Amino acid sequence: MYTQAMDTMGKDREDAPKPVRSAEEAAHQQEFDARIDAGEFIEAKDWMPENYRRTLVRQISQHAHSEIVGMLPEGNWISRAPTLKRKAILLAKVQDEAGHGLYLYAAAETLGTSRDQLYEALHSGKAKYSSIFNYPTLTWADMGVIGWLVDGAAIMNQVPLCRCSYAPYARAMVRICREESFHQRQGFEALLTMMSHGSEAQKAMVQDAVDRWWWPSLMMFGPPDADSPNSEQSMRWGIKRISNDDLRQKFVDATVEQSKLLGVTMPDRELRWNEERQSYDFGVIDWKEFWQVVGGDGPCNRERLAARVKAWDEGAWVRDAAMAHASKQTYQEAA
Ligand code: FAQ
Repeated sequence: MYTQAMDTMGKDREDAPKPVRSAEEAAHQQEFDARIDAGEFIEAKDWMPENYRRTLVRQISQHAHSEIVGMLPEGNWISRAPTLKRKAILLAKVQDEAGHGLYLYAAAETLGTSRDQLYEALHSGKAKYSSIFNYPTLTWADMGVIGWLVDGAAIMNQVPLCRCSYAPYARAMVRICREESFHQRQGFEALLTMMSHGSEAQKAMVQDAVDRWWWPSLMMFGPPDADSPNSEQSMRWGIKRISNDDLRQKFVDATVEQSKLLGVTMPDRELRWNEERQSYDFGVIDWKEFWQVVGGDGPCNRERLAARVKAWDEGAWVRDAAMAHASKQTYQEAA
C-alpha cells in the first residue's frame, strides 16, 4: 500500500496526478522561492514544497545511513590497533560517526519522517548509503587511508552543506565538519608515521591501501554532473552549493599535493598538472563499478547490511527495556 510517509523517502512519483494549487499555496510557493533566491535559511516549521521536503529526507537519511554503516569498516580494526594511542583515537572516531548519524537522523525527523521509517528503509535495502563503505578494510593502513581520503572527501563535500538552505541540516553539518577535520588529520598523521618511520613492508602496505581506496574515494562525490538527475534542482534550491564534478576536482587537487608529502603515488597514469586549468587532469572513473556498488552488488554490500540488521535485532531487548522504564516513570509521575 502506498503511503505519504513512504513517498517522503523516494523520488517524486511522476505518475501521480498533479495536485491543483490553491491561491494560498501559490502564495506560499512564491514566498519560498523568494527566500531561497535571497539566500535565506528555511526552518522546520516554515512552509516548503513537498519536493523540497522529499529531496531533503532522501539526502539527509542517506547521509545518516552512511555514517552508521561507515562505522563498520573501521570497527573491524578497533581490537587490532597497533598501540593503545591508536586504539583510543580509532574508538573516538567511530563513536563520532555514531554521533553524526544521530544528528542527521534528528535533522531528517524535523521533516516529518520517523526514525523507525528511516531504519526500516535501510534494513530492507531500499535506502542508499555511500558506496565507499562497501569496500573491505584489509590492513591497518586502511585505517589511515580512510581518515585521509574518505574523511577528506567527506569534508570536501560537507563544508558547502554547512550553507545548505535547510537550517537544521546546515547546523548539524557545522558540528560534523569540525569533527571530520580531526578524523582526516589523524588518518594523515598515522600514514605519515608509517611512511617516515616505518619498515619497507609498512610503506608498501600504505601504498597498497592508497591503490585500493583512491578510485572509490573519487566515486563518493556521485556521478558526473551530466548524469546526476538530482543536481540541477538541488542546486536551484540551495541544498547543494557545489556540483559533484567541481567538488571531485577540488579533492583531487588537494590530495595529490598531500600525497607528495606522504611519499605515495596515486594509481592513475593519466594524473598530471594542467598548467592552463591550474588543476590536475585525471583518468576516467569506472562508473560501471560505481553503479554496481550503488545497486547492492559491491564487495561488502551484503555483509554490511546483514551486520546492521543483526545489530538492530539484537538490540530489541534494550529498546524494549528503555520503553518499559520510560513508561513506568511516566506512570509514577502521573500517580
Ligand atoms: N554512494 O543525482 P545524484 C562520510 C546516488 S559520509 C551511493 O548526484 P545527489 C563520513 C544518489 O543518492 C558520506 N549512492 O544525487 C564518514 C542518487 O540516488 P537516488 C556520505 C550515491 O543526492 C567518513 C543517484 O546516485 N555523504 O563519508 C553516491 O544530488 C569515514 C544519483 O546521484 C553524504 O551523504 C554514492 N557515493 O548527490 C563516515 C553527503 N553518489 O537518491 C565513516 C550528503 C550518488 O536519486 C568513515 N550527500 N549516489 O536514488 C550529498 O552530498 C549528495 O547526496 C551526493 C549525491 C553528492 C552524495
